[in-house]
Amino acid sequence: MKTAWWKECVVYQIYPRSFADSNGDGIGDLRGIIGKLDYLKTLGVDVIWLSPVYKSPNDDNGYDISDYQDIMTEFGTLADWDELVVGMHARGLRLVMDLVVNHSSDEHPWFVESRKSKDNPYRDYYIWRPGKDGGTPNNWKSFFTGSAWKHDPATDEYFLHLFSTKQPDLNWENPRVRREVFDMMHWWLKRGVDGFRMDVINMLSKVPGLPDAEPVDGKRHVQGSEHFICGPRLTEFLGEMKRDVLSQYDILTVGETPMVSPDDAVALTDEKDGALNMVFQFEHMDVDRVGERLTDRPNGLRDLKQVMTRWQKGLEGRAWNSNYLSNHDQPRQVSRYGDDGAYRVVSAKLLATFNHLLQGTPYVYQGEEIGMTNVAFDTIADYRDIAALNMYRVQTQELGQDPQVVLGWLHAKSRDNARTPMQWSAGPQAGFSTAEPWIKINPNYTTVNVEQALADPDSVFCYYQKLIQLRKANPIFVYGTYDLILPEHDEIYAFTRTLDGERLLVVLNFTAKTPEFAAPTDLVYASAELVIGNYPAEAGDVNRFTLRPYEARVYRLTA
Ligand code: ISL
Ligand code: CA
Repeated sequence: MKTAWWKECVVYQIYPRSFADSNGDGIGDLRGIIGKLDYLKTLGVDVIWLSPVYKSPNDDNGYDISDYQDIMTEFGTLADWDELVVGMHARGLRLVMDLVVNHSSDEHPWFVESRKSKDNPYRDYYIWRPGKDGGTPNNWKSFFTGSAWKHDPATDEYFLHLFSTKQPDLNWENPRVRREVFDMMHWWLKRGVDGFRMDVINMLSKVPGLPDAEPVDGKRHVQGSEHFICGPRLTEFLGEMKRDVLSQYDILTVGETPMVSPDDAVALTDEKDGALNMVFQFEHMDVDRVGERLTDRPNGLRDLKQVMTRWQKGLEGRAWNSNYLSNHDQPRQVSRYGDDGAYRVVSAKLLATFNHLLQGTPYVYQGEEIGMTNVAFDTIADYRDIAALNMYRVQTQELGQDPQVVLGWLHAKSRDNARTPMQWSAGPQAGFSTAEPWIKINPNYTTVNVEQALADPDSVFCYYQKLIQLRKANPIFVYGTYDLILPEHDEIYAFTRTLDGERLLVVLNFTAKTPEFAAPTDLVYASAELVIGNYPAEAGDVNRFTLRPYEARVYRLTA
């Protein structure tokens, strides 16, 4: 297997709006991040991925960009950004920027021109179509509810927006669009960027003719997705991006790719000729999802094992996994897969063990390292996410759903769960700001915060530190081959990692129960050294033991 720095690193994702506010306006900013670089260095991560910091009217918190070569007013200036890069590089940290080029903001000058007239030079930068039978050009739906088309009175045509109405899709069929994007990427790379996380990058190519879609049951797919997920020219467009831009720099590239299979991922990231280093897959995020709700997961753990094992084995030796349990679009992992009550600390450590022991590059989302939890606002007025607000409006006003029921769904699944301010201390505004923040702070900041975590050797934070150090010191953490054991077990997720005759055994109890682990007969071993665990070590038979609630153990086996 080829070695690479981007396989060995740990990536930390910052959602800048919610990370640290330096100037007391209630909004996180670049200087706030600069002030926390030593904290990130203490944690031990190597790469920082910033969610978008470009100029934006913030319809979707920066995922709607109106100037790709400037900084969002609330976040600071290009000079601040330059200082951030210098500060990071001085500490040996690398910077990955979000690249959002499936769509721009409708306030981007390209779109402002494009909508003016049918013969405007920028018309073809976006996807315009006349209506059909007095309605939209086709039946595709937006990810944020409603049609994916919006009528524009100026020219009496519709433009395509897979996301909000303020996020028109760029037309990648147009070579001028590709040229603009590639030039912009060079500009950032020359300024010091070390990589890109590419937003919904597998949606760039739409099937010619934009045909009507099969109606869907609302489970996994958005209506129309078969006509824009990994579309006919995707590998060609990304191949061009690789030739023109990516291959000229030593960078990390990760594509965000909803609705892909391991085979799709290999097509994009094959070690031999793929365009990208890795992709974010979503199958494990869908294990517990039905429409707007999270289910109780009757077979949750077995399904999770099946999905993760398919990805681990499907990419083995051919491509590289990017492993995550959280990001700015997902509920908090400890609330979702762990227990955010009595077992918060121990289950947060269990999930960390899982994410860092899989083969692939681990991604940590801000606050995860102190075990931050979901939040339950009791009124829709406290929610900020456009996806949540649109969904609430449609469900309560158009479909007659009980508002309390919909609020319950948001408590479990809203993207705002991950977007409440970072909890730095038990002080005013959780140490995030001196003003009232743009979104409410999770009330548990008085006990769940960085100050507490740094002072407590048994904290979730200190456990992350240890995991990250182990990964740096032991190539088997990075390159070891993954093999699932006990596939049918309903409570324990166990697997091995093997490299050059060395073997690790990872045993994870995903429940509050106390199941017994019994080593499969082909894996019985003479002795085992505990490398890391989330409870004090216990003496006893290493081939058979009872696990405590949410216990995680990693052993180095000796035959
Ligand atoms: O958030 C989701 C589910 O909760 C997804 O449907 C999400 O919209 C999808 O994964 C794409 O996400 C990315 O692009 C969006 C942006 O809103 C997300 O924040 C971003 O991660 C549009 O740019
Ligand atoms: Ca600020």
